[in-house]
Amino acid sequence: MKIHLVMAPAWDNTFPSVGAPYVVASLKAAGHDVRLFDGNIEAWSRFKARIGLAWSRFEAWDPGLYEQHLAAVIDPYLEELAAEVVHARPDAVGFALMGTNNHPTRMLARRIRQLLPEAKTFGGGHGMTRELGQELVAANVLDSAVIGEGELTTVDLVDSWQRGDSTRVVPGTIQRDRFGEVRFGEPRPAAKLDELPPPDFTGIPFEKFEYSSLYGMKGALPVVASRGCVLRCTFCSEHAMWSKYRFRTADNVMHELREQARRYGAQEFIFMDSLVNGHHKQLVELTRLMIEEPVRYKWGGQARLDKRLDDRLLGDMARAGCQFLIFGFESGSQRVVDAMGKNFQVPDALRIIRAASKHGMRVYLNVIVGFPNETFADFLRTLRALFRIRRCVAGVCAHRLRMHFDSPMYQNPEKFDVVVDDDLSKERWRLSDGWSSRGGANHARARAFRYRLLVAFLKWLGVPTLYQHLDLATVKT
Ligand code: B12
Ligand code: SF4
Repeated sequence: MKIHLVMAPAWDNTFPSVGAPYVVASLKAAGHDVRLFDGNIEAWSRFKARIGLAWSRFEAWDPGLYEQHLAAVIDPYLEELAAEVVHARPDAVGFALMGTNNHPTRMLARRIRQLLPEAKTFGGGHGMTRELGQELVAANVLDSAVIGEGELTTVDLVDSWQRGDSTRVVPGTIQRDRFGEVRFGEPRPAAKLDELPPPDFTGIPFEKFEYSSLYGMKGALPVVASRGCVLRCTFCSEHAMWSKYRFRTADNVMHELREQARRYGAQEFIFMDSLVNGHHKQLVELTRLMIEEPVRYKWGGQARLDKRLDDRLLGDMARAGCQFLIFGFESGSQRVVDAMGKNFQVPDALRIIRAASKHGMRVYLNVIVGFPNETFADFLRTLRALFRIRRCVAGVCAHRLRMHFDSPMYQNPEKFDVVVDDDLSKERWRLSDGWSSRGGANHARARAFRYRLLVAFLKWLGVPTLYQHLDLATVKT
């Protein structure tokens, strides 16, 4: 079948995303003729001067603000994108839903359906929730919604269309059955990661991405060595996307790096994994293989502060080309770290951070203030810890604790002694300030105050604060 995959704005503009290219690769391996349109980066490259920082503000792409500020710029582009897709007359069109692009995608999908009603339409991606899928299939905007991991489900879906079996509800999808009723397919077992073909980035205009200085790698490609996380931190929603942790063999990852170097000339890689050290032995083996490789790839990713990251392993990782690590440090207070479920001891964390920096890797830290059990004394402990490691830290992603729909804390507020007064069920990608501690002392303004203190303190220390512009950006075009 001739299949077009389309990503509407807005999603990240700093480097290509890897989800849709994974689906492209599996569809091609199954013999389909596939093309990927990255309308996200195309729109960014055309309109960056007009939209600027608001690009990365997810609220800006919700229907209300979108219609007010962005529609005049983006709607004509969506029309153009729809015409381009329709011109090629694909048999099926797939839409990548990323949360922040849900509203523009919905408009684009409606328009393509109008212009090419005979084409099958489907959508997937981490923005595709069961509720949204049900709504879009019921409204006949999509024929099918792919829930969760996309590769095997999409291949199965397209094959069933090709066979003319359009009424079977494919596992992992939401579709209409033979009576026109919207149905949820059986859940699909997770894919064996080593069996998936490497993501296919053909046609992605790499030169249009911004490649932020955080990674310091112009032209880097994303790579995924595992899916899911081994921890269940109480504020985090990572497990909702990938309920079970799975990892690839180090050999299989290495094969991908070589393959992407051959295909695209890539020498730099950003690991998209929740953690590069989710499986300790995999990291040790991958590090060894990278050291043995004649080509020295540069790479980096997120890691947990696992005490097995000792001086020797960190030294080996640096020799293997690791340029940066982003650690979920979050707090310098042990009781807050424990309540978060981070599973590390603060002294171990400080040692790992110092050692990684000593070996020449850039160390970035996530820090969260305003956790429900954080007292002012705990907050000061975080500042004290940051002071002690200030020379080892290249930047801090500073956050105040905001709720995420799929986090254990949002789902069980009473367990954490908090009251949540914001309904996120329809906006699962949104981070909400709409919560307070049961006694009322920890509220949005109190957290904003600590957050401002943290940012001022980091400035005084001379440690860059990353992504702070997102808090300051205004939505204007
Ligand atoms: C890396 C990352 C980022 C990077 C993106 C970099 C990049 N260029 O890709 C950055 C830091 C920019 C980022 C930002 C944000 N992120 Co983020 N991010 C991730 C992370 C850790 C990895 C994404 C990834 O590559 N996964 C690996 C690939 C293989 O998975 P995937 O993309 O989901 O693709 C699979 C399926 O979704 C599906 N699929 C994907 N595309 C398509 C297309 C079709 C047609 C089909 C059928 C299927 C399909 O098949 C793929 C293969 O199985 C995920 C969590 C995670 N571990 O997945 C969060 C995650 C995607 N982010 C999330 C959020 C909320 C955000 C923010 C909105 C945070 C915020 N509130 O400010 C911002 C958005 C800012 C913006 N608009 O730019 C949420 C999304 C939740 C939701 N329901 O939408 C996630 C799931 C984390 C979480 N659980 O909270 N993020
Ligand atoms: S915060 Fe990090 S370590 Fe904790 S569950 Fe989420 S991704 Fe995993």
